[in-house]
Parts: sequence; structure tokens; C-alpha cells
Amino acid sequence: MASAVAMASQKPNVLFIAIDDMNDWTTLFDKNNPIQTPNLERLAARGAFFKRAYCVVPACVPSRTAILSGKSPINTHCYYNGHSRKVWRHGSVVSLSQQFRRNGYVAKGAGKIFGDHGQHKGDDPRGTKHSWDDFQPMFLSKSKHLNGYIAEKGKKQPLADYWFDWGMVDSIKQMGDERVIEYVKKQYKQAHDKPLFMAAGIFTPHLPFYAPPENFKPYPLNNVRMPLMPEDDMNDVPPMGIQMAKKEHFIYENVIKYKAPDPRSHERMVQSYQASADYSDKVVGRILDELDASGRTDNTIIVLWSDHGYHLGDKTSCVKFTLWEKANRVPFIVVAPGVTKPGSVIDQPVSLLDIYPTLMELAGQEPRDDLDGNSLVPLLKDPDSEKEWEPALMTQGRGNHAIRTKEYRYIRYHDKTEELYADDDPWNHTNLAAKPEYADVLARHRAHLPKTEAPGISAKHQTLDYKASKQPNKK
Ligand SMILES: [Ca+2]
Repeated sequence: MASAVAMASQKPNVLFIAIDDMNDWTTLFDKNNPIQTPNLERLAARGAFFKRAYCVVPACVPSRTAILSGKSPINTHCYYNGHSRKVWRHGSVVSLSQQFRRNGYVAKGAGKIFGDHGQHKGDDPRGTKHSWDDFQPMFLSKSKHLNGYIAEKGKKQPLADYWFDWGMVDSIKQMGDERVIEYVKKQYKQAHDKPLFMAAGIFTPHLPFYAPPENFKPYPLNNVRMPLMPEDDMNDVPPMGIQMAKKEHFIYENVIKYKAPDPRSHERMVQSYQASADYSDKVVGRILDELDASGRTDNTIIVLWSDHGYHLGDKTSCVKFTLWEKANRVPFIVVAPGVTKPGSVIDQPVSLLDIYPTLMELAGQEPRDDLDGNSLVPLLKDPDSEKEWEPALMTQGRGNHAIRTKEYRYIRYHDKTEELYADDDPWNHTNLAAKPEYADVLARHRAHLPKTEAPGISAKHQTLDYKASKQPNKK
């Protein structure tokens, strides 16, 4: 049945907002959290907020490839940054914006959507040549060497690199995301003779953690809230988990362990992430203002998501790339006029893989059976539904998965080692997997692991075979 939105005289517009690396340490999730996100809350008040939404993969490119292709990495092999090209060159893959173009839309986009920063040779920042009528690639924020780390001559100091910097820029004009707002504004001032699929890819709070002075004000250095880091936190983590946390471990080593050259370096890094996320929230607000000013609000479906979460020293990680809650849980909001009820909060765990089929159904398009996610429209219509809903699946490299139910986070690495965390342990401090009384819980969660998994990309596996496996938790 077509949705109320699609049954309107005109096809609904879509505003598709991507945020980069924003975790759940925001007031959207809990008023007691440090990062102020009044604009995410303003958006959530208009529709449905999924309080347990999870990335498909905790890395930019594979996360976005899954969202934009509608296909799971266990079928596409796209497990890591740099694995996406083969997916987009495969003839059977239709990107989300391409899907809307095929259904009579004009698709325009700006900023970081497909995940590529433009520095990977050969990757097209537009994703596929069929994805857009017009696209403005992302602009980097202009600054450098704000975090105090300097490379001595002849020595390597990765924290002196642009990509691992943080701090206060002099002016908002240096922020690359300003160009995304300008682009959206320009599009909304134009008349379009077709319904508009508008994608806005916000790069903050991805490293470098830059923000203008006004966004630092709520986070004074002397009072900065720090993540919870008990000293014995890693004692109950299997070696695979410890190994995953070591990706880009030089940040942890320099900033937290050796505290050089500045003993307050960790505080400054966390403060800068908070300020950058604060700025990101303001960018969302200004994009919503442009939508509202254009008069399109009543006929526009809005979807907002972050590609994954982030660690800030907790669990010995200062990046993503793990299967823990802080790296996997994301803001995810859907506003669909005539379908979502204002202020709905949905507590069923869901995957961002579900965005593609959800948007198709909301726009009244014919379902496709080659997508791995599931439409969330039943939950949008009935947010309190107690119907059995399949848990969310997260993957970090072939064979390493997390299963999220309302009650637990279960992790199983390829060497069969496991972790289990209760829902009320958001920093994942206490691994319950070894406790005999949780044997039944473990068995229940194991049953949701993928039964088969396509091989990762290697010299031997250069082709895609979508028939190789089907996600077992297909609803
Ligand atoms: Ca990211």
C-alpha cells in the first residue's frame, strides 16, 4: 500500500542528511550527556527517533556503501575503507539516489555522502556516475597544527598530520561544511520540475576535530566531561577485541598513555570532538531552516543518520573500527509527513541498512527483492509495536559481528571468542560472556549470526556474487 506521503498529489521530496562519526554522547540520547544537540532534538520532535540505531560497519566507506547500495557487506565484501569501488562498478548495484532518479526524481548532493574524502586515487567522490544530476564534492576545513603536536625534522609524528588534528579555528568561514549549507540553500531557492532528492553530507565531527570559537563555549577545558575509562576495563576483553582497538593506536599512545607534549592533550581532544559535534548540530539546524524557508517542509521526507559512532579514549580506542556500543550506536531520525507521529521514540534496535527500503516504501516505490535491509515503515506507523523484531547486525571485518537486541550487545569474533554486555552498560565495561548464568542468552544471540559469509576481497575473490549468502535475519 502506498504511504500517505506518496499518495499526496505530488511525490514527496527527500532531504537526506549524513553526519560523520557522531556517537551517542549527545543530549539527543540523554539530557545528561555533554554534547548539546538542540537541532537533532528539534528534528526528532517532528518525527521518529530510533534510540537504538546501529551502523552496518564502523568505518566510513563500508558503512555508507551498505546504506547507499542497500546491500550488506556479508554479501558485497565491502568490509573496509577502500573496498567500495568494486561494489559501485558492479552492474547490479543501484545507488539510493540513482533509485530515486529512476523513479522520476532530480538528485542533488553536496559534501561527504559516499564516504570518500577525495584522496583515494581512483575513487569517485560521487560514488557512481549515475547517482546525481549535480554533485558538489566535500570541502575540507581550512586549518592545521592546532593540537600542539609538531613533527621533529626527520621524525614521524602522525598527530602533526592534518587528518589527526583538533582545535579551535579562527572563523566559521574556515569550516568546509559551510559549503554544504550554501549548496542546499541554492537548491532550495530554485524551482525544480521534478521531486527533489537532496543529500547533504556533513563532515564534522570527523577528524580533524575543528570548530569555530562559539561552538567551544559550552565545553570549557577546565570542566570538560571525559569518557569513562576504568583501569581494568580491558581485562575481560578477548585478544581480537584488544587488537581491533589498536587501529590508529598512536592517538591513544601519544595522547593518553604518554601525555606528551601536553598533559591536557586528552582533555583538549575530547573538548574539540564535543565542539565539532556541537557545530555539526548547528549545521543540521541551518539546513532545516533552509528547508522550512523553501516552503517544502510539508512534502519532504527527512532522514538523518551518522555513519557510525566514536571512541574518545574509552576501551583504549580513539577512533571507530570496533564492535562496541560507542563506535556503533548512532543518531537516526526519520520524519515522514502523514506517516510518523511527532515526538515518537522507537526503542527496537534497527540497522542503517534499513534506510534504503524504508525510503523506497515511504516514497511509494515498488519493493525490490535484492536489498538486504527491511523497511521500517511498520515501526514508524506503530512506534510502540511489541511485535518480534529482528536484532541489528554489525560487522567489522569478515567473521567479526555484533548482534544488538533491546537487552544485550553480543559480539563474536572470527576466532569464536565472545563478549556480552547488558543494555544498561553503555560503555561496555562488564563482559558477561563467561558467566554461566548467561549461557541461554549467548545461545539466543548466536542464533542471529550470519550462517554464511561471502569471502573478503583478495586476489582470489575479485567478483561479486550476491547469491553467495543471505542475511539470516532478513525479516
Ligand atoms: Ca565516518
